[in-house]
Parts: sequence; structure tokens; C-alpha cells
Amino acid sequence: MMSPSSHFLYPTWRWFGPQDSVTLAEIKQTGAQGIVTALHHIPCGEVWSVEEIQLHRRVLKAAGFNWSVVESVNIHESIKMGTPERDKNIERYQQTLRNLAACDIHLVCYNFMPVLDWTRTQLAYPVEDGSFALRYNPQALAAFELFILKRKGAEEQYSPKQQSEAEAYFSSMADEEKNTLQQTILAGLPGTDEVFTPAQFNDFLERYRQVDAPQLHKNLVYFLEQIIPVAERVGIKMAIHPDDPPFPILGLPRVVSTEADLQFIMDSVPSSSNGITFCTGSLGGRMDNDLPGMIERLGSHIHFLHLRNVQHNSDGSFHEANHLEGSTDMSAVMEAVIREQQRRVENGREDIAIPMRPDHGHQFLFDDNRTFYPGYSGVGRMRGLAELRGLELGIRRMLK
Ligand code: CS2
Ligand code: MN
Repeated sequence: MMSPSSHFLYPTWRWFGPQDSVTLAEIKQTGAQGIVTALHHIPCGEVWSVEEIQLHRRVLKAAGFNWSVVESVNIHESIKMGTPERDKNIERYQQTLRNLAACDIHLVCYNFMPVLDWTRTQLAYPVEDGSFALRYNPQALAAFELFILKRKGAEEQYSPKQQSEAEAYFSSMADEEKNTLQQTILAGLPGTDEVFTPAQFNDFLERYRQVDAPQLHKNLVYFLEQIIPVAERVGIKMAIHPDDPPFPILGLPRVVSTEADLQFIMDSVPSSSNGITFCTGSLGGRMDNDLPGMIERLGSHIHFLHLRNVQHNSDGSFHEANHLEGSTDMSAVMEAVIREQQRRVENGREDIAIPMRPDHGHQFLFDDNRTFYPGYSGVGRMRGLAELRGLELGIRRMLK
């Protein structure tokens, strides 16, 4: 039996650095104890030097925080594509891990999504309660790739009926809406303001034509085979973040979308350094992902938790719901997490206080006065964190 108070999830908050409109002093007041952050100013593929890491770490320390999780050390496209420059980039990645460990940072989140990180079609979807959320609408995506991007081969992926629906959708849009849709889909990595042009993006798609899902799988395993031994040696836990949305889009392959995918990744390089960022919002984008069951079966590999909810709508779209509402039963998720912690106690593991963050939140109340990276609002995430911690406390007491 675990003692109830000492094993709480470790509440964390993602901070994008000094340019983030939520300050560290404010984060202190949200109940978060640890910070999730990255060196967003260093271009993907370059080594993070000890000096740069220390500089960032000192800023956190001065505000009374630890750098609990690195999110993310991004993976260079050459590694995902499997081109000859990948070895040089893998070596640099290994060096970044060594440098992080030298600075006493031991948990690294990353993802293996080609070209784009998460993808949405709307950043300010009005929810009934008056707040704004992120939304993914497959019709808007179809309209974008068929009529704005004009992606080669896109028509093959849609039935004639879907194509005419997408065309009707496209014709109903004002020019400004078309432009916003393009900017929304082609936004680059979180923590940057970079947006691809259609020409740049089509160029990437062209290069990815050689890389199907089995090939992307192989490239992921190649990466892990060289990264995990180094991570093990220096005491770093790697935690792969699932695809968002968890299905192929825009002709790009996806290999981190389902339980079978995650199981395959864990089995391919077995090690306690090869683990998972369990993101309920990303995985919840597929209704056939049984989230509590996945936590039960894959739980021992979970090093980091992203908790958020999505609401699936009857038109096939989904939007990000409040944390305790939506299509995912968050209390069942929380119960599965607490049971995993109990197993860890029984097995003598020390990593009981799994870092958890409210991944995204709605924009409302005083959030109106500030600019955020999409999803990373102040008040919205604080509501999420408060609700999740309350849920955790309640379930923990019940299971005692
Ligand atoms: C975020 C991700 O959308 C999400 O679920 O948590 O964008 C996350 O920042 C990265 O993909 C992790 O590498
Ligand atoms: Mn996430």
C-alpha cells in the first residue's frame, strides 16, 4: 500500500523561455512545481552546449524551479528521412544528451512526426462556454490539400463525394479564411513563429515520397539503437510523444499513433531509457485507442504525462475539450495512472512521482490580454492543472 501524500504526480508547466507571456513568477502561483522547457533558440540539429543549458537552468533556478523535463530535443528531418546526413545529426543528438546529463537533467521528450509537429485547422474555435479551443476538421484539411496546397496525389485519398464536399467547403471560405487555414496548418514547431510556405512544404512532401510507414519505422529504430545506449550510460530517460493527430495526414507517414506502435517501439530497443510521453490529447484523437487500457499495459514505460481531452464531433472533427470533459474518460485515465504508480511502489521503483502537465488549455478570461503559442494559454492551463490535481487527490483517496 502506498502512502497517499508522497506519491502524487509531479505537477509541471511548459514554459517557452523569456519570451513566453506567462512568467515564471506567475507559474509559481499555479500549483506547478517543475518546469518543462527547451532551448528553443537553438536550431534543430545543433548541439546544445553545456554553457547554453546552464544559462537556461540558472534562469529557472533563480525563480525557484527545476528543469524537470526537456520538451523537446527535436529530431532533424535527415534522421526521420534516413538520408546520409543522419549520422552526423545523431552524433550531435548524443552530444546534447551527454551535455544535458552533465547539467543534471535526465528526462527528454521528443516526437517522430515528419515535417510538422501537431496539426490543427482552427486555433480559435468558439466553445459553448465562450472560451476558445484548438480544432481539427478533416474537411478543412481536405480543402487545404486539394485546393490550396494542390498536393500531388491528394485526390487519390478522397472519394468523389469527399472531394465535392471539400470543394463546397473551400468555395464557402473567404480569402482571409483560406489564408488563416494555410497559416494554421503550415505552422512549424511549437516555440517558434516559423510558418512554411506551400512551396517549401511541397518540397518536403516530395522528399518524403520515398519514406513510407515501414521505412519511417526503420529510421526510428536506427535512431533508437544509437541513442538509447548513450541515454542509458548517462542516465537519461527518453520519452517519445505520440503523433497528433494520430493518423497519416497530407501524405506523410505516421508511426507513433496506436498501442501497437508504442509496443513495437518499446520492444525494438528494450531499456528503461526507452520510454513514452503518454499524451491523452494526441492519442485520444483516435477513438479506437483505449487510453486506460494502454496505461495498464504500457504503464511501466511511461516517463511523462500530458493530460488533456478531445471532443469528437458528429461531422468527424474534434476539438480540445476542457480537461475533465470530452470523449476521454479522464477519471478512468487517472485511476489507471495511480494504479501504475502502485505497481511501481510494489516493484521498488523510485520514479513514482511521474511528471505531469496540463497539455494545452482553452483561452478565456484574462487570457485575452496576451499572446500565446497556440494551446499554451495561462488561465486555461491553470484551470486544467487545478482540475487534474483535484481529480487525482479524489481518486487517490478512494483507492487508498
Ligand atoms: C504537444 C506537442 O500537441 C501536443 O500534444 O504536447 O506538440 C509536443 O510539444 C511535441 O510534439 C513533443 O515533442
Ligand atoms: Mn502532448
